[in-house]
Amino acid sequence: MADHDVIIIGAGFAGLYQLYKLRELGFDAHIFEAGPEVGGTWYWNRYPGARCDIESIEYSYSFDPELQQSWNWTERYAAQPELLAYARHVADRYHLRPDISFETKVVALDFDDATTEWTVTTDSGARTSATFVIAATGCLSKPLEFSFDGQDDFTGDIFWTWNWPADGADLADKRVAVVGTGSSGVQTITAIAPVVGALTVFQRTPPYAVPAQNRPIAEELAEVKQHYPQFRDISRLSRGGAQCGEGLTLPPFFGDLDSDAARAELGRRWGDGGLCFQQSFYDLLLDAEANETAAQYVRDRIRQKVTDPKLAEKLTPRSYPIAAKRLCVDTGYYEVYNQDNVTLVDLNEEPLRRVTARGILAGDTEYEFDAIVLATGFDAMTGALNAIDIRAADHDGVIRTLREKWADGPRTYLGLMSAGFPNLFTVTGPQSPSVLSNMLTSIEYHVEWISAALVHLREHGLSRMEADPAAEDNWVNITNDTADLTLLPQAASWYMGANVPGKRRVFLPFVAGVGVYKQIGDGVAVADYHGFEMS
Ligand code: NA7
Repeated sequence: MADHDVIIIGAGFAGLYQLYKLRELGFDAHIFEAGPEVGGTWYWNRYPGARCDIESIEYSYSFDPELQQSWNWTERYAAQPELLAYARHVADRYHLRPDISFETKVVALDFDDATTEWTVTTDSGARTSATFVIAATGCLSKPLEFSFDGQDDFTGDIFWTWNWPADGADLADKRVAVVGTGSSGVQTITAIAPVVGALTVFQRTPPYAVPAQNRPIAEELAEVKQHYPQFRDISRLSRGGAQCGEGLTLPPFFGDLDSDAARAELGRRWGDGGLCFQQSFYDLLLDAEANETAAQYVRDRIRQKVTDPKLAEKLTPRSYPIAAKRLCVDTGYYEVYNQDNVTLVDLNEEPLRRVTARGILAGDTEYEFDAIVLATGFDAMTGALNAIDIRAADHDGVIRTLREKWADGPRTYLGLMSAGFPNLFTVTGPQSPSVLSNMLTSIEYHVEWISAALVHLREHGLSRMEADPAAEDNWVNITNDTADLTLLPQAASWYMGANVPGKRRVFLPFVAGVGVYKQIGDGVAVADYHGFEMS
């Protein structure tokens, strides 16, 4: 008899809801969480300016009408403290903490086919058994671990955005470097520019940043609360798990618009703000001309915002399609470069050679700093899973690791299970919509799908579930082929694993959208979990 029915790894938004749901259904479930607190991403990423790029009305749980009525978001895009407060509120409201072991990192999972049990080993060496394991390990939770040459020589402070000091960092009047200009870098730069003495940004690839048009949302929220259930139903069927203000109405096709109408649409989306800019045209990520038109629109805006034309040009992205790397949602990013105390170092002109005792040597110049901020990103989607030594015997009794199986890219069925690793589920794993969607919509769908599958097993007196290898092969082909229809693989993005040296470049999420995915997932479940073996 296993110690628990289910071990859940991670107490972020996915793990918390999974625990709640399974307890409601009468399962004995327990969470192992590496951090000292709930919240996952929103616990660790507490750098200045950290903010969600999905609207808070959408980036919230829908499972409990009372929760969604009682919680009041203050801003259109919630900042990290508010998101963490929400996660804590949820943990307390549903008394989840007694079933969470904090500061407990799962390092190994071993499946025993004879007992149909996973042995879960944590960093203290303790072992716990469970019939099922659900990895709610997050998609952007394993930071890129590397050191620049000489990093240990630096005599100032080094801060990682993903693990900012809990009591903050005093950067007032300091000389500060920021390396990296993805979302984390853009948000940090915007937040610290007004307080630091001097800021130097080291940029390898310029991002496309669109304005958040962030604002208080009391009235908007009150209006949505009057019909929140219907609002959520629409989000669940939408492409991105969020509505971009238009419900299920499809954006216009680029080819149906003349150039004035196309520009007007881009202007409208720019004015509305946020990631929905990429919904300007339905085919923005399918049609190169549509994409280039949108990219050019943003480039023009950058030129308008940055007064020095040479600097504006350095900040202008040209080498990849817009939105093929995740758009940054900014609150005054480009304007920062008009400040006298802000310098941009283009690493294509001045390669970053090493960190020195006093600062950073780029090209032939040694830049001196009191602090260096590293905003260099994550080993996305597969990193956290591959960090765990996950082992199971294959049909011939040979032990295989998930890491080996995924060496050429993840192989899953529906992004939920990987053949050869029974009773192991992933929430928002690779080859599901996940990071291409509102994570909360996708998390809730997966949690509910997995929970329903466990109930189905229990009701049928079964205890083992595994993806069928043929169904998995099909799904891998579908995810790769649909991604190849888009412009997404053309950027060296973390969606592709291209930011991790040595990582196989494979497009990681499922591109066809949340609504399509839900229809497939629902259909599979209704058809007696077609493509899964249950015994
Ligand atoms: P990202 O988006 O992966 O950004 C990382 C940034 O760091 C990006 O500009 C990288 O340049 C840069 N980088 C990475 N390694 C290096 C080295 N070795 N030298 C110089 N510059 C480097 O991570 P974020 O944390 O900002 O955002 C992740 C997601 O979180 C984001 O998309 C939202 O979904 C929230 P590159 O572009 O690779 O040339």
